[in-house]
Amino acid sequence: MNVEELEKRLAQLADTAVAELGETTEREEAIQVKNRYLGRTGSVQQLMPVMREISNEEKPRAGRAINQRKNQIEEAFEDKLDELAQLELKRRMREESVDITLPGRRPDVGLGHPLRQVERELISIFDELGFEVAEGPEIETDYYNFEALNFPPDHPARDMQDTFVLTDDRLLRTHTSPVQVRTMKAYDLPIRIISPGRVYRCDSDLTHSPVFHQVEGLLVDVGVSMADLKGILTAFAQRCFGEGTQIRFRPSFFPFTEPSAEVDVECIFCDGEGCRVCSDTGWLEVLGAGMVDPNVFKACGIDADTYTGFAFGLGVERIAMLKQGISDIRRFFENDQRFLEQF
Ligand code: 2NM
Repeated sequence: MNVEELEKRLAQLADTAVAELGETTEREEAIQVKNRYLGRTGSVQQLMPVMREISNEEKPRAGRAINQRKNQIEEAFEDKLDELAQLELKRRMREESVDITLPGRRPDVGLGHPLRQVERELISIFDELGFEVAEGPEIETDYYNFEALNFPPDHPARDMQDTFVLTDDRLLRTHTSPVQVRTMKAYDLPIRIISPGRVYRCDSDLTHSPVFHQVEGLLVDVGVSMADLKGILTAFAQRCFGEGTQIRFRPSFFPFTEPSAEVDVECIFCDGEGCRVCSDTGWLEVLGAGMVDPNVFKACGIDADTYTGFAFGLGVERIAMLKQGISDIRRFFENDQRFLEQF
């Protein structure tokens, strides 16, 4: 082979190499093509033995031709890599771009259970009226739950039918009144507390749950009267059910208070006109209340000749059902998110 023939052969090789590189669409593919031509066993290298056939005068020219064609293929290869890199960058720009004008995704924010929301509101109202929160155990003794509260031994509420009895001397509290007994025994007077908490009664239907929540209040001082009770409960009702809400007392009986009253608020559905919810009476029963019985004071070591006090109790579920228009108490305990998310 002479130098002209070598040049021609190299030109052909370079042209097909450049053409093949032009066809490639991936980096790995381009590298393979380059190696096929420029690699240690590639087409260009395979031409090297031809150098021996070329005269010494022509060797420099042959050498230049080889270098020039090698460079041509190398350049085409580099250009191809650049081109592929550009394409890859464009693809990533297209696929990974972020539209910073899109609105952000708001995370779901948890909120209190509807019962907790109402409980919090009740605590806040009584906080405004000067009452502090007192808490106590849910597992109680017969003494704190009944005896100290002036329930006689044969009172129907002490029946195992209504109370969850755990052992000989342990039961689940049926009201939060034992907290008030504990507070009266442990703290100096005057006392002005509410006791919110979970209570238990063996009872279950549309409006009764075996586990429910109470807020009870207690105020003990010198010269406390039924008028003070009415004042506090009126202030409470107006904050809880709306300004101008009227309340009324109906005589009743509780072992721990004397006198005792059921307290009604003007029906919030018909403003006292009479409707299905208030059974056409215009009133809703929401509280029990009364003046603390001297026997309770005696059990708590308080001098009933010097001190008087009032107490009241309400059911959180009942208030929540009225305020939120819920007719089945079980909704509160099913934990159905579709229900809970409405509050
Ligand atoms: C009620 C109704 C009336 C009450 C009484 C006491 C205590 F401890 F002072 F004797 N605590 N709670 C009471 C009074 C509770 O709930 C319907």
